Amino acid sequence: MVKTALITGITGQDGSYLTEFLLQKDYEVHGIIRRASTFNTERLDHLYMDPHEEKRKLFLHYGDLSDAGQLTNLVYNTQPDEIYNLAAQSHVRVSFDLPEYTGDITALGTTRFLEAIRKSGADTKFYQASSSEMFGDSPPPQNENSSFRPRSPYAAAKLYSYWMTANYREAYNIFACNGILFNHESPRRGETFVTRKITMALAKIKLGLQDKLYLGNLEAKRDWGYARDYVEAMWLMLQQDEPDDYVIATGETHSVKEFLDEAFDYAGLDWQEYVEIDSRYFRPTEVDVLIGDAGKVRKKLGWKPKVGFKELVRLMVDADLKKEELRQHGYANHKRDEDYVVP
Ligand code: NAP
Ligand code: F7E
Repeated sequence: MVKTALITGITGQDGSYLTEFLLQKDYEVHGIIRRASTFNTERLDHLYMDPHEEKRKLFLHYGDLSDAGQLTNLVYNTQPDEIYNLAAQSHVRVSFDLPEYTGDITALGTTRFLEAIRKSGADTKFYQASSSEMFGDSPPPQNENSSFRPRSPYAAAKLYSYWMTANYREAYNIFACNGILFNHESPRRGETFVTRKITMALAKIKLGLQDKLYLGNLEAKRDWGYARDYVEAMWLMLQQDEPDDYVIATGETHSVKEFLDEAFDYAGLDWQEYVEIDSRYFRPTEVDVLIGDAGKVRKKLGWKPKVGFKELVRLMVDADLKKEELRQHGYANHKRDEDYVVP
C-alpha cells in the first residue's frame, strides 16, 4: 500500500529534507505552498515533477495556514495517512516585530489544521513541529518533563500549538505528536539564522568579497544538530502504535562564539578580524542555554543523531564555499550535487 503524506512548510529547510526522505520510502507526497510573486520552491526544484508525468509522486497545492477553508479542502481531497505541520513564521527575532502575525500563523494555523482534520473526519496521523524555544529559560538539560518558560512571541505561539496538539489527541482521539526539536541546521538553512549567516559570510570573506560580519549575542548557547537527521525522527514518531511527544536533540551545546571558532578555524581565518557586534541583532529577551536530553526518543524509537557539531559546521562551510565559488564562475543557478541529489 502506497502511503500519502501532506506537508505544510514543504518549501522550507525541513520540508525539503522530509520530502526527499518520504519519496525515497515511496510515499505520495502533497505539499502546501504559498503564492508568491517570486519563486519560493528553490529547495524543492530538484524534486519537482512535471504535472504531465504519469508516475508523479510529488504534488504541490496552493494554500496558507491563514486559510482554514483551503486546509480543510486539502485534507479532505488528499486523505493523507500522515500530516506534517512544518509551516510557521519561524524566526524568533522577527516574531518580536510581528507578534500578531506570528500568533496567527504559528499558533492559530495549527488549530486551523487540527480543525480541518476533525471536521473532515480524515483518518490521519498528525505531526506538529514544536520547538526547544518553548523551554525558554527553563534550566538545562531540557527534556519532555521540563517546564516551559517561553521568552518570545514565537515561543509562546509554538507553546499554544503544542498544547492544542495534545488537547486534540486527548479530546478527539486524533493520533497527534509533538516533536520538540532543538536547533537543526544544514546548507539549506534560512539565510538569516545565525549558523547560515556565519557560513555564507565566511565564504564571501574567504573569497575576498566581504570584509565584515555583523552579529548580535555571541554568548548564547544552542544544541545544534543536522536537519537531515532530524526529519527521520519526525517520521518515526508517526510510525508508532501510540502518539506521544519527543525531544529531538544532540545533547551537546555550543555558543555562537564556538560556532565562529570552528567555522573560521576550518577556513584558516580568525573571526575576530571580521566580526562586529550590532545591537539590532539582540533580542528583547534571549534564551541563554539550550541542551536537549533526547533519552526518551533514543530508548523508545531507537533514534540518535548521526552528525555531530564539528561535522555539521564543516559541511555547512564546505557547501557555502562551493556555492560561492560556483557563483563567481558564473554558475548562478547551479545546484550543487551533494546538496540537492537524493542520496
Ligand atoms: P523554515 O525554513 O523557515 O520554513 C518555514 C516554512 O513555512 C516555509 O515553507 C514557509 O513558506 C512556510 N510558511 C510560512 N508561513 C506560512 C503560511 N502563512 N502559510 C503556509 N506556509 C507558510 O523553517 P524550518 O527550519 O524548515 O522549520 C520547520 C518547522 O520546524 C517550523 O515550524 C519551525 O518553526 C520549526 N522548528 C524549527 C527548528 C529549526 O532549528 N530549524 C527547530 C524547532 C522547530 P515560504 O517558503 O513560502 O516562506
Ligand atoms: O539564533 C544568536 C541569537 O536565529 C540562535 C529557529 O529555527 O531554533 C531557531 O531559533 C542564537 C540566538 O535561532 C545573531 O540571539 C547572535 O541566541 O539562529 P537563530 P533561534 O533563535 O535559536 C529554534 C529551535 C526554532 O524553533 C526557531 O524556528 O544566535 N545570534 N547573532 C544571532 N541570531 C541571528 N539570527 N542573527 C544574528 O546576527
